[in-house]
Amino acid sequence: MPPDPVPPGHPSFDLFTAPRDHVLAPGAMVLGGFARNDAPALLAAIDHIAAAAPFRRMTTPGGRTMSVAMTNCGQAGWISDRSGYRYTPVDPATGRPWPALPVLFSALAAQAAAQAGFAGFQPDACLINRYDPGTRLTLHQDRNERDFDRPIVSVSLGLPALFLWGGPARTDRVRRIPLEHGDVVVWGGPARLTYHGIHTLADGIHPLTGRTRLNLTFRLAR
Ligand code: MD3
Ligand code: FE
Repeated sequence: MPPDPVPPGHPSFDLFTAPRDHVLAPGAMVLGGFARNDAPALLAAIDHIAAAAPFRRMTTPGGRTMSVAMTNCGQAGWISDRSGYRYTPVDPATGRPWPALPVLFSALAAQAAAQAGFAGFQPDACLINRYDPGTRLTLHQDRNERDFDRPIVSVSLGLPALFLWGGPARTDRVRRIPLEHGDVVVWGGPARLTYHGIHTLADGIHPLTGRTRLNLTFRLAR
């Protein structure tokens, strides 16, 4: 008999990998290892998406090239270019709509949001970030979405990273929170507009992704 299928978002843990769920601050919750069992399927889906909408390093409005490579799936995709940051229905690199959000993605995001207290979250956008060793994401707020009452759900895959987590102002002191393969974090309520970033990625090799960290962020953009 085949083993029972594991539902999306089913947390995996045993004596040696106890769950690490904790509240970081009001509205911000780490679901340690929540996506671990789904990681191989998530990575296969990312490969499929990237075949249709390739990873690219975007240009900031100030003319710099971001070190993190990005692509999207869903009804809307986040882009940056000389004219600003925004969501678009079409990938400017291909002229085609962004690939559809896989059911596994939306189910995982909804289940994680519900577990963190945000029932009924149905994302329409998923930004996929790819970090190679030496790349980083500088401190920023996510404020291109229409409704800040909706949470953002993030899924970390591959190499571990230090998440930089500040406050409501750019100058607030920054905490460093390690994020590992399979960790899911839900950011909503009073945490939704906190400044955050990813520290320069240390080199390493992950058994499933090699020298790479991937991050999915699920959003309701429109
Ligand atoms: C806290 N991504 O794509 S995910 C981003 O790991 C982004 O690639 C990082 O920041 C990454 O915009 C961090 C965690 C995250 C995402 C969105 C947030 C934390 C957040 C929005 C508000 C507050
Ligand atoms: Fe962000």
